[in-house]
Order: sequence, then structure tokens, then C-alpha cells
Amino acid sequence: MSPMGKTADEAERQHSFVVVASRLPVDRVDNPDGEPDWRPSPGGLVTALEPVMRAAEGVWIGWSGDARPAPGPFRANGLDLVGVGLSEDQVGDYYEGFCNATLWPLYHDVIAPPVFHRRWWDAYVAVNRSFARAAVAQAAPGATVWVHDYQLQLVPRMVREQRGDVRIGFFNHIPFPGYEIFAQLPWRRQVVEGLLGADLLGFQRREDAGNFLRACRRAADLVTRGPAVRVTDSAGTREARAAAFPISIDSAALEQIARREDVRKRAADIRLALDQPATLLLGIDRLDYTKGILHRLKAYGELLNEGRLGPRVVLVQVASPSRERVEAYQTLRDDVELTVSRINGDHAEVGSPPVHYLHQSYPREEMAALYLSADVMLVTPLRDGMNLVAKEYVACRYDESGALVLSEFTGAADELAGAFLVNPHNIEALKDTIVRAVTISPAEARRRMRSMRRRVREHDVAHWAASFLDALGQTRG
Ligand code: GDG
Repeated sequence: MSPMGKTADEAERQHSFVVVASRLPVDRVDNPDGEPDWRPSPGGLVTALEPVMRAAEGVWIGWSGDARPAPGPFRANGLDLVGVGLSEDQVGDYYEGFCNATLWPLYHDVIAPPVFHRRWWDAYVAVNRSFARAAVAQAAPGATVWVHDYQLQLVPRMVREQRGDVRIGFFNHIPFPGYEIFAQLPWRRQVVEGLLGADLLGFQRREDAGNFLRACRRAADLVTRGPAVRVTDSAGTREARAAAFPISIDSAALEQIARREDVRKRAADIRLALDQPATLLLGIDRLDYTKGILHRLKAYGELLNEGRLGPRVVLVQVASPSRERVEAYQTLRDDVELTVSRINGDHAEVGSPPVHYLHQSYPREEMAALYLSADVMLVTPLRDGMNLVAKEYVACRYDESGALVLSEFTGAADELAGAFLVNPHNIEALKDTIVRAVTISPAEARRRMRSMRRRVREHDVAHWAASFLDALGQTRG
């Protein structure tokens, strides 16, 4: 038996690097022969973590996305994966309820009203316990366990209570709200204490780390000094640290896709299919109320009414399906689709609608071709932890053309000084900013794009992971 009470065989299957994330990086698709097949799933967290996982040869623990029995340890898409199972009730109460209807709106500055149910909280505790159990089983003695995002905030403490030997990191992909908002959460103290099981807590922006430290003081009466929080638990007193580690993308890999001849040809074909517009505007978002899609459409519709964008302008809006069983998302979809139809009804000519709306998901090559085809990228979230789409657009523009309209309320705005920054709530300002981006001179576009490309190239996802893991390595012994 190993020191952890495992058989040698079990210990051999343990890993020195364990990622714990709400979802697995693959979706199950059923083959005609009944055998499951796995397809890479889109999303910000997967985009960021996949290259890190490949480099570290760790194991990824996550939920497969439905209420069927959890897949045991398996390999897919070149990664070692372990599934955590959720019952039908847990999908409703934990995932759709506490994660997507309580925490998500609360942490995004209550853009939608958060819903609080004690039953949902109980499910959150139980599911976090399942993830912690899986992490404990997979972690080799002295391993690094890296827990991700708001769905798993209790896991760090649950793991620590069982395994004093492992180093625990936590990264929050979404904003951490100001205390006035966070304080609404009936279980605010438990959440703070759950998170503080980690040695290092990473956030997208300095403000997020600051908000968390304030929550430690106000919700849990703890003492903080700079980035450090003094935590006392059964094992004694130690320090946890909270700091900003802005996430990024695998810029070089994406640029390589964008440079491929077939992808460039596809980009040209997209413009051809749109009848060679004078200006192609692009939005790519998960269909989520945080992304400011309606504000963007409102501004665009008014600009068309006022004739300020010139002739032959087209907006391509990709809205990838997301959280389709949560009520707020169904309402949003209805609102977006009604708005798109109104704009097209008012402005389309036969064969040339001014909005091309695509409620679909695409392979990465198609995404790169879309980025390449667009003159102006519109990224207008009302609140967004980082926003990788903005960075992806920049990474694909290897000829240094194109312009980025970017909301101030994204983490990316702190880094991409060459963007046209805007408050998306201010529709007049949004309209003026879109016009400025559309009419930018090629020389100014190049200057702005060059500075953004430098940032995204130097601060890529490998840099993000290395800075977090280095800092985690320095936290203890
Ligand atoms: C969360 C935080 C933070 C989208 N549709 C397709 C597709 N995607 C990819 C994009 C991009 C990712 O999904 C979306 O990332 P974002 O960062 O824009 O937004 P969230 O999904 O809300 O991510 C966010 C992120 O976590 C990382 O920390 O930046 O603030 O909210 O990579 O390209 N990919 C493919 N097909 C699609 O149809 N292949």
C-alpha cells in the first residue's frame, strides 16, 4: 500500500498534475454502433487549458455534460480524462440552477437577477464533494491540483481537508464581483472559506483579486496583507495568496491556422458569399446575456437607420448555442432573434440581408476564416472575465489589418490598448466607436493592430499557465 492507502496499481494510475474543471474538454457523441465517441467541445476554458494539459501530461477531471453514468478514466483527443457523474436532479439544481442561474449572474454584476434556492446550494455542496473525491483519488503524493472556475469553489478546501500533501491552485475565469454584490449570496462565507483551501487563487484582473480579498475580510473576518490572507484551519495557520493572472490563447497555433491556404481561401469565399461587402463587421459569442449582443444589434440597427455606415455593410453574428435549458437564455435567444429579424425586415434587399445570424458552432478553421474575413470585430460584453474572442481576432490578423471594438468591461480591455474601447451601455458612444473603427486609415489600423499582436504573442496561454504554476510552486515548501 502507498502512503495514501492505495494499492500500487492505483498509485501508478495517479498523476502529479491534476486539472479539475466543471466540464470535460470533449462532448459525447453516440456512434451508430452504440459506442461513445468524443468530440472537442468549444469554450473559453477548454481553449486555454488544452495546450497546458498536453504539455504537462496531466489528468483532466470533469463532467461529460449529461446525466448518463460518468465515463471512467479514458483517453480522448490525446488527453487523459476522468468523468464525474451528475444525476438528472443535480444537472437541474447544481448546473442549471446554482451555477448558471445563481453564481453566473451574481458574478457578472447582476446583469440578470440571480436566483437563490437552498436546494440548489445543497446540490452545489454535494457535486463539489464528488469532484473533490475524484481529485483526491487521482492525485499522486505531493501532486499539484489545479481547480477551475466558479462551479467548483468549495473543492479547494474539500481536497485540502483530505490531502495536506498536495499543492492546490484555483483559477477564477469569470469576474469576482464587488463586495456589495457578493454580499447578496446567502452562502458567501462558505464560498470564501471553500476557496481559501487553495494555496494560490488566480483572477483575470487586479480588481477581481482585490474584490476577493475584500470578501475575505468582510464575509469571513480574515486578516489580509497585500495579496496574502491568513487562514487558520485544523492543520494550523498558513497563508493563501490572491493575484491577477490574465488568461490568453495559443496565439502561435491559431495564427498558423489563419495562415493556411485553405483557411485564407475560405475567408475569401465568405466575403464572396456575402457579395463582397465594403465593410464586414463580425460578432462571435456564446449566446449569453453577458456578451452585450442586444446592445451591439441596437447600435448597428440605428447606424443603418441613420445611413452612417455607407452602402454594402454586413454584420455576421455567430451566437453559439449555450445553456439552452436555462430560462434566461431562452428569453435572450428570443430577443436576439426578434431584433435580428426586425433589422433585416427594415433594411434587407432580396438576397442581401444586413445581418447574417448563425446560431451554430463551428470548427476552429471556420472560426479563423471568419476572423480573417472581418474588417471590424465587435466585442461588446456588459461584463466578461477576459474574452478570448478579442485575442483570437488579433492573433489571426497576421497582415496587421482590421480593427477591434472592445468593451471596457472585459478583462481583455486592460491589455489591448490598440482596441477602440467603449462603454456598451452608452449606445451613442458605441455607434460613434463603430463608425470610427469602420473609417480608420490603414496606417492607424496597422499601428493599433501591431501593438495588440505583440501583446497577444508575448502573453500567450503558455505564459499564463507558467506564471500561475510558478507562483503556485513558490507558495509552500
Ligand atoms: C469564460 C469567461 C474567459 C465560441 N464559439 C465557438 C468556439 N468558441 C470559442 C471561442 C473562444 C471561446 O469559445 C469563448 O471564450 P470567451 O473568453 O470569449 O468566453 P466564455 O466562453 O464566456 O469563457 C471568459 C474565458 O472563460 C477563459 O478564461 O475569457 O471571460 O466568461 O475561444 O473561439 N469555438 C469553436 N466553435 C464555435 O462555434 N471551435
